[in-house]
Amino acid sequence: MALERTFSIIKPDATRRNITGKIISKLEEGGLRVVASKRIRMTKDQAEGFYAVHKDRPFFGELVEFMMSEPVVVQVLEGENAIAKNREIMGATNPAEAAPGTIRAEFAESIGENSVHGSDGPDTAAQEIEFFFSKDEIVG
Ligand code: DAT
Ligand code: MG
Repeated sequence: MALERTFSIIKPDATRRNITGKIISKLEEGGLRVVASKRIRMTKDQAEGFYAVHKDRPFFGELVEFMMSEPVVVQVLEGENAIAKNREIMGATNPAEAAPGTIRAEFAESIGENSVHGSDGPDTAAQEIEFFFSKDEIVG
């Protein structure tokens, strides 16, 4: 399979605990390469826009507030089968269900504050990368 790109966020619970390096190490050890990265404070518009697919879910307000609560690190990851590989390294949404050794099993605090985001398919990966990065910010 050709090289693929996916979009990743290191979430506020992780920047707050100063464990961005530990998370990036897991991604790199799993064969992914960071080809774009920036630390930002998400605006309300960005958080609501990014998670618009969840706007009717009961946790939406909490999710948006959480994503704005501390800085995040947005990243583009590249590698063979990067979308599925990133999801595998992240582990299940609920850390109680995440496989041992995954980022969420080791670091996530709860289902809501679960340390990382990763795109769930090729279409969302492309949309999410474009939402946060211009082409010249991605250096493969
Ligand atoms: P994922 O982040 O694994 O792709 P998702 O797309 O279903 O999971 O949900 C997006 C985020 O919304 C998730 O990372 C944390 C939050 N979330 C999901 N389900 C939740 C729940 N039942 N209670 C609180 N927050 C939840
Ligand atoms: Mg998702």
